[in-house]
Amino acid sequence: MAITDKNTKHKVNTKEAFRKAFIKKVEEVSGEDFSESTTRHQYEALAELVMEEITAEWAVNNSRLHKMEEKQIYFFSIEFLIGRLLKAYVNNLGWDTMVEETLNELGVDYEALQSEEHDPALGNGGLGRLMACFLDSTAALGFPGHGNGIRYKYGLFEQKIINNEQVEVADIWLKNGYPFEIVKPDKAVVVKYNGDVRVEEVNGKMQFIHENYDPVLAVPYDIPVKGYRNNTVNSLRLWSAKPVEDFDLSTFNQGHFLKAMQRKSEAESISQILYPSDHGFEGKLLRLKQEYFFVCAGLKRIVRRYKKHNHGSMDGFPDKICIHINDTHPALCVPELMRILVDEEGYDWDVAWDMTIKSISFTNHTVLPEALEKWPIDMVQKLLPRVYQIIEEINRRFINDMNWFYPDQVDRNYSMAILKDGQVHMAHLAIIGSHSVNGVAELHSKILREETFRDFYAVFPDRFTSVTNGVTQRRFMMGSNPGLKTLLDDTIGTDWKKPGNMCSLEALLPYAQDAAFCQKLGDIKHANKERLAKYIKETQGIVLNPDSIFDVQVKRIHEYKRQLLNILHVILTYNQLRSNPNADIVPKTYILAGKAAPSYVYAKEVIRLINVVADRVNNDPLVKDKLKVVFVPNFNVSVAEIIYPAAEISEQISTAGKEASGTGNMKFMMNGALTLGTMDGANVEIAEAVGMDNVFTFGLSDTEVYNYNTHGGYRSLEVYESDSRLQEILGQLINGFFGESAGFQMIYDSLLLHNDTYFVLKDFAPYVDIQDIASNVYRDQKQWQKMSTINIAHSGIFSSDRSIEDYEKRVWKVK
Ligand code: GLG
Repeated sequence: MAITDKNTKHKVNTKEAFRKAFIKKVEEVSGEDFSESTTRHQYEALAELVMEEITAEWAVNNSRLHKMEEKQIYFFSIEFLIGRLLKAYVNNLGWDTMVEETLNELGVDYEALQSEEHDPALGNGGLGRLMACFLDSTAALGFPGHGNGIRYKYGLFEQKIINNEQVEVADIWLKNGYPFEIVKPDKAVVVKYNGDVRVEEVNGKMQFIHENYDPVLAVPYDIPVKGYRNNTVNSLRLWSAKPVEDFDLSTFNQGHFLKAMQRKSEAESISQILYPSDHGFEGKLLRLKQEYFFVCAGLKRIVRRYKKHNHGSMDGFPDKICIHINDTHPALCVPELMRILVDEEGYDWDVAWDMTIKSISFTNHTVLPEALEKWPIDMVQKLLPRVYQIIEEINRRFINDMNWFYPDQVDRNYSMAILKDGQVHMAHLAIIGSHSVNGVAELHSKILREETFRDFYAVFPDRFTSVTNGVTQRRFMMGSNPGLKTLLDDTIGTDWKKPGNMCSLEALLPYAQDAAFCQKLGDIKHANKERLAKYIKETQGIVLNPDSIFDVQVKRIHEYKRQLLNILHVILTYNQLRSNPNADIVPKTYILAGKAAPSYVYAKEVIRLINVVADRVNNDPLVKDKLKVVFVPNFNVSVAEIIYPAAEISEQISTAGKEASGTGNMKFMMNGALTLGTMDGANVEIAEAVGMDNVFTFGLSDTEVYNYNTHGGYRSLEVYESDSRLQEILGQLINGFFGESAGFQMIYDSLLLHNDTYFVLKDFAPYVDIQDIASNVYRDQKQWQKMSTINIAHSGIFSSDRSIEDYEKRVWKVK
């Protein structure tokens, strides 16, 4: 549907109309003649035009939503890493050609214009980005699905590299305003913290009255989620915390100015910062406040809207509403929904419990023990007194039931408790309170069933399922790799671009043998490599050789992801080149990027090592064009969009069993990079899809890792002693080889003194071998492009459209 420009009555869906509307809008926002306008003005104008178009459709969608005809999905997540939206909106509206051509004719640089948009970093990594991909796919498939989260004032920090080290700088993403949100103060709700619960008997029924609480106002900001060329517009609702009254007047009047100010800043602090840790559990009161904040506010609005259209009744709620909780951060949805149903709506406990379980589903994203949230009981009890009572009751009933059904398993029953060892176990709460629990790749789901949540699986086998992650091809391939998109269109037609239809890329398979096609594919890759090389030259001053292999590892920096293994191999290559500068090696460029949590000292040491090695290697005339190492600072969605299309090798080298799924692996694959990785997470499914001949796999299996971890038997020192290459490299880490001040004792110790928890040394030799194999295959460009084609052809199942369809069938059953 195209709307009309209110003043000119011209539709904005023809080039001419767009041109007029754009010029007019630029003049409105700048107050100057078009010829005087800046890129900023042009960006603001285009953003406004896009929003005008989308909001008209949004209104229609929202009124449909209000009628509650269809089942609605709500994703509750503490992170939504949405990336820049302008171009995605333009593409989803089907405006791309019109906008590109018109701007070109007007002499406006579309790319520069897009760069004016501050990339909102409201997430850390895969978990938050997955939500953004899911929103895109849900809308593309025409499902009513919405996000519910927090509008952080400060997103993830901006990463700078100074003296080879990560330095964190605050990211003020809102400083120039944000054109794609609409604030709805009339829909604000109150969230209550602290206080006491008074029990009163009214008409023979117990009433729980929460009083003396500290109220905080939750104000919603809605961002439209526009479906790909359809008329669905869903919503991402992000909540911002405000004091209930902007100024606590009574306190202020009594002269307690500081106290009044303090209340205000305490309230606002709740949505002030995104915790910059993607796996480490942050045991902070503020974090718990954040979790309850978006859970309470989100549920309140959903319930209000539901009741409004169901004559004030909550009956039937689970048939119309799916509350999907993304990891354990929103697990308080379970007791909060119970509180609403029991305390506010007067349902009996059992009925309410049944409704709650039916409404809620839970996805787990990691098996790392440090990420499984546990809150001190007294903290929860004090901050959320009524919610805590409900958790206690859920726990009491659960343990009673277990002891009744499994009287001889008292130990196991207790181990599954929500409340134990003085803590609230959020994963247990989430599993007990949901009808569906899933992992994010087959292997991960298996580990959940057999290890992490084994006891729960024994009790609730039907609850457990698996949905492999996916990514949106509309952003990460069609949008960021236009050359490839056009080649695919020209080769197999355009049907593959229809939402949910990406598997039809398999039609590409015969072209794997087609020399002309492979040549074109190679040319497109080369152009993308040049584009990345240009970006790196401009931002870092490093010159890359676009004829070398681009070997890329971009993701959060974590020990288990083993960027260390990568860089140790780089040092090996460097040592080899130093002793034989004329060695016949295929020139290679190693590109790494990613942020480390500010408090994760070890990960920051790895960043320093990468940069120190890069410095040394890139400035050594001996290695010439054969080896380059680049650490690209401040990895975020926008940078990612330039990197994936340029990659040839996708490094996915986590310790097997540790990476739940990974989603970068999928983004690389659909851009034709070949996976070099362990059999971990979704790498396993990538290997299955393309066949073992079309990936480079190496290293310990998850079972081997598990066995070492449970039965012992690994000694890193033995590996070290039997491999002279490792002796040299690890020696260089501490003997001043990289400069007097550049010692890496901590890394050295972790590998040798602390027995190398992540099996870096154990997997070193197989990793070196597979790297050599990959380089040799690269010498045969025909073979390489053939493998690349096969990877693209099989990447359809890694579209988030497929994930959403799986969730639909296995979990939500919307239809
Ligand atoms: C997690 C996992 C990733 C996973 C992502 C999305 O570590 O393996 O791909 O969620 O499910 N915290 C994460 O990034």
